[in-house]
Amino acid sequence: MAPSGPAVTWDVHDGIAVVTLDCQDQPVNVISRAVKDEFIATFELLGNDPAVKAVAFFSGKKDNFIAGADIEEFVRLSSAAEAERLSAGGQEMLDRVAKFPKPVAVGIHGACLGGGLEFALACHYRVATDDPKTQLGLPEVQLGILPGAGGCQRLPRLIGARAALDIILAGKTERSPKAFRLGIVDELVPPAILRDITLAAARKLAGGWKPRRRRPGGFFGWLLDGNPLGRALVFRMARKQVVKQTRGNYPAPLAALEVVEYGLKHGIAEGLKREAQLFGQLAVTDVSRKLVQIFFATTQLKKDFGIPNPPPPATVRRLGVVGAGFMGAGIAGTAVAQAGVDVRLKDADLPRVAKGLASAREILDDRLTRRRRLDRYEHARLVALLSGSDTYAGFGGADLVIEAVFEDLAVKQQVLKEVEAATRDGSVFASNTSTIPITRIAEAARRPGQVIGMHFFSPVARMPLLEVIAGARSAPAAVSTAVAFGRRLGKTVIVVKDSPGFWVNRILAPYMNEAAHLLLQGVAMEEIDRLMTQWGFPVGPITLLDEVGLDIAAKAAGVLHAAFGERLAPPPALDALVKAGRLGRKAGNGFYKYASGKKGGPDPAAYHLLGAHPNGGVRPAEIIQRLTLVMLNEAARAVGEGVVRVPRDGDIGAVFGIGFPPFRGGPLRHADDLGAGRIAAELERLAGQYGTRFTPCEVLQEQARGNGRFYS
Ligand code: T1G
Repeated sequence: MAPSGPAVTWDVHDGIAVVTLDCQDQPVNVISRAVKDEFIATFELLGNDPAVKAVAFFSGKKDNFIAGADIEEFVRLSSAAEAERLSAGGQEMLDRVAKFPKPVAVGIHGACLGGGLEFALACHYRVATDDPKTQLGLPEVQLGILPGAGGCQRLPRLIGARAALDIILAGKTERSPKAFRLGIVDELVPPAILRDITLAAARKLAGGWKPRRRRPGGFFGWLLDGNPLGRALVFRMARKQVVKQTRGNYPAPLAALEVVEYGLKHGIAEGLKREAQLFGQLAVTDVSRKLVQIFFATTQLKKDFGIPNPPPPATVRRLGVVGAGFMGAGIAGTAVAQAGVDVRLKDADLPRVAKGLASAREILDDRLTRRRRLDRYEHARLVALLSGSDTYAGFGGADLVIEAVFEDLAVKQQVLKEVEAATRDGSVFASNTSTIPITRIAEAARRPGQVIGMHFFSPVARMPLLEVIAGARSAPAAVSTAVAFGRRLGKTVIVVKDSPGFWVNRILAPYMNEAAHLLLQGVAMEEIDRLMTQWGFPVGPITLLDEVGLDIAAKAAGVLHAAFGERLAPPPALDALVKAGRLGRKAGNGFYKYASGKKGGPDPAAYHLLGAHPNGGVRPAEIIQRLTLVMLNEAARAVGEGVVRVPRDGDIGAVFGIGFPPFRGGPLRHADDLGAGRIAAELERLAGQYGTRFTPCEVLQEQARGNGRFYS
């Protein structure tokens, strides 16, 4: 038996060294410095052992291969030079693997990410399971860094520059069948035979077999990837797209692009040097720190039920959804697609139910065709789980019912009563309301402990956030059940207080109102949108109003105005647009023009109805300041009221719920960066000029007095 470290162990059978990585006491395998040293020592020994003819490498974890370099380790780096050394050290280790005199085959099952994939790329043959858990990718740019252990060199050489850039620049993760099609993986097998096939490959390689790899992409691929002219075009196009998408806010993708190009031009050795250098620079940027904080916050939220001593959640096998509109259908389709639960969709009449089922099914179809996440059989199985009715038949077995009916208290209470009559005592009733207090809805309940809020965002299948709202009488088990089910749907879940607008709409309202104030003051709508997308939002506030629907936005704004008074009053002029039927994209007109589903330019008719005249009257810096500071102020106030339990939840809610720029970390992190003193002073100035809606809240004032912060 060979000597073994705590993470890497090995054993030799018939000339094949079977190496296993299992980071003890850790849920996933990560490559830390210590693991790296063990790798080096192991390969050194195996290299010198004449009994070893080849290596077969596996993970000892049940469902994880390697999650990459240890993120905890690189966030502690304090200088670019230190980070560069870390990257160079990783490269050197993988270089030894790549040049190892005996063949190395890897058997991959579970996530194979970042440094984990870079390791696999350095090996000589890759077998992966066809299990959905097996995902391969280089997510580094999502952490504000780049693949720094040779990934920017080896991946383009293996699969061509275009396909490699596609993965590296977006920080994409692909399931194994796609990775196989791309040529990242040599063989795709069911989990039961992963070990045998990998061992067989190692044996064949030891016998001199050379796997033949066809460059994917055929003639066209060669034209673009295989010659300098085509490649120059690929890089030019990619650069243009990156600049357009990042707007200069995220340095990592451009740096990664440069490294890939440099490596292909100057050879792998020079490429690796450049890769380590730029990795070093990126690792210590504020952008990377912020993105890593978001990663860890999201990971923590996977385990946090939002209440002390959460009771075990009920397992939801059957879901009832009441209301087959866009939201209800979205919830139904997402629940089937993500959680594979049996869904019963109910609405007042069958044509509506049929329409809802068709639109829920579209979510499944999309995963079959466009995203290839499902195969035909799985698709057919899931489609069969969707059913509907104009009665509550089938609700008796529902563990959870989510209502997504018209946003009206009386209607929701009526539905609640009907659902209670049709379901078992243990079943949980969740209201997908964006504005109505759960405690009010629960007043009509026979089992108020079972009533809870689940506020989804539209479109449900794509939006990553879910707000779970505990009403005054919601039982802890109902909270756990809603949170756990939200997670099964793939959502990041925050538990928020039952307060008007909850968290996301609460902080969004003053921002949207301010955008309208600016419009009325003569700022052009495209100017507002351009400035805010430049600042880092995915869309500007005026476009967002059109997307959400002006009627819906007006309704939410009205509720918040009623609850919080003048401070959250929307400009009355907006009503003119709603009255004129200009409800946004869905109506084919709003602030902007829409023609056959496509957004066009600003609509002069909207300005006319508002009585607004674009005149360039407000400076860009002032526009940005007004829009961001009202939001920060409201966020701080809501934190003071306990709407979110901890700042982390507020920041994650803002980033995932409204696309608050991730590289700024969220409104509360951003407030900490600006400093409460500075924010309060600016708000005072704005209040003097534009009114009390800008008056700094107590939380900020107190922080300003005592140098306080949201995060210590
Ligand atoms: N480093 C440190 N900790 C990690 C980690 C990592 N790479 N990946 C996961 N963890 C921790 C996580 O914080 C949590 O900890 C636990 O593992 C379980 O995670 C040189 C520099 C692998 C798909 O970006 O995407 O390689 O809270 O709850 O839902 O180029 O974690 O239990 O203490 O998320 O099953 C690139 C990040 C690194 C992958 C598993 N890699 N991880 O998901 O479990 S940079 C990544 C994930 C790099 C090289 C560069 C997911 C997962 P705790 P979890 P999960």
